[in-house]
Amino acid sequence: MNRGIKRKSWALGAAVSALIVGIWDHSAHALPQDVKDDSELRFIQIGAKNKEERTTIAKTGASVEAVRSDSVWAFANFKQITKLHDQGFQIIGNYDYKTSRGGHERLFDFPSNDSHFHNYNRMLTEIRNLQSKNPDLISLVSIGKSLEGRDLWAIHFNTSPDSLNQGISNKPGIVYMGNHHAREHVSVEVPLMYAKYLAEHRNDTAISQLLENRDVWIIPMVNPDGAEFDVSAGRYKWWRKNRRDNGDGTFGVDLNRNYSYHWGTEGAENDSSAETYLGPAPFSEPETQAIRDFVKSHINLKVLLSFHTFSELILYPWGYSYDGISKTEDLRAYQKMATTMAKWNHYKPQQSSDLYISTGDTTDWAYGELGIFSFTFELSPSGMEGGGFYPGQGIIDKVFKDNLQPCLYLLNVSGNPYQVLDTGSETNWLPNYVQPGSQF
Ligand code: 0X9
Ligand code: ZN
Repeated sequence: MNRGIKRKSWALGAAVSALIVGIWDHSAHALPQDVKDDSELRFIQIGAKNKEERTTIAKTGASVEAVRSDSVWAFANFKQITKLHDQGFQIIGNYDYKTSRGGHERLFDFPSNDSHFHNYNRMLTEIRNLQSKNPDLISLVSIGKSLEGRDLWAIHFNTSPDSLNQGISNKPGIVYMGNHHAREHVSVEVPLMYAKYLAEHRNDTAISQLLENRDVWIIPMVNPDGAEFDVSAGRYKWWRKNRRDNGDGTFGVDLNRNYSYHWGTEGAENDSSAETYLGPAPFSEPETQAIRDFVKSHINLKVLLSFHTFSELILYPWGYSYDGISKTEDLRAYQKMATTMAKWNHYKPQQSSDLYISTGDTTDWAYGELGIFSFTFELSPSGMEGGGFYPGQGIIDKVFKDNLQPCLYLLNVSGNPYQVLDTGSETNWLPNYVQPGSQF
């Protein structure tokens, strides 16, 4: 570890529109004249009422991005949409993301009206500033390099100079990470603001006690290549995966399908053009390898939180199966933690597979292989109405405030997660401003 610091306008339009209005002649399966490329993705709303239907949708290779009680929003290509249609699913609507927000030309950075978001360099400047202001509390550690060679930066908080130097601590540890998915930029901002918050409030009684007794790691950008690519053209590209050249004209592996636990068994796609492409092997990607090696080498880690967007959900294992966690004590602890955190951010706590089954995600691996209590937060907005992946910079402060208390709570309980099973334990350490239901 180093220390220190797709082309023409919608070609599918005619075919997909025909499907959407229900007049597609699927007996012929012929593509209209203007459809030259069936990998073009559409963002569509599909009727689906329960997790079984959502899993069937995910199995076609469509990537389900938002779940409502009667439908889901998903990315799907022509083949997948046809399959869905053949299986009797109703395609209710579609969203033309090419004419949506973010059309303000600013190459290699966020559109000007979203300039509060951090691209890789601005993120790096921010965390370097933080470190230089707090050299006795923070060190910056590169836990590896992305495929395109960008350092994957971790912000390490520890009050012991030795631990800070060595990057290893005996204190109970927690790791927060963001941006496994490129376009989920709010998932970078929240851990970044949280790091700033911890540094700026290091002398507050509760925060200083927590920092004194814990080992804290924050990795705000797990997928910098994807995040940079997403903002490279002066408009958002709606990119999800990393930037692996798959060698067949397609790019990207879904990092949240590339972890090894039950890798590739269900809810991940073998088709390299798919949004949820699992990669050629578990941990085939440098980004997931770096997370694996980091987590495995820090045996003090008790809790992991991976930020994603969007939908306002608190998810816990399993994602690979509808089966619940079999260790009753763990399940009860997970449920207690999830429902407690939901009191603050008002997100919906649920088992990951209640959303849909998928394999190879971070949290199934960290819990399944290493026993670390691991959560996925699907941050705001709650749906497409709120802007989906691109809600605008105006949302950032609120999302951070909604999630500060859950983050601090997890920091506290990482001392011994099983303690949450003791009655009243969720509030007995908290200062007034972080009591459940209270405002920041
Ligand atoms: O599908 C994902 O990777 C996550 N949702 S997102 O919209 N951010 O892509 C959810 C992962 C939850 N895990 C499982 N359902 N296994
Ligand atoms: Zn995601």
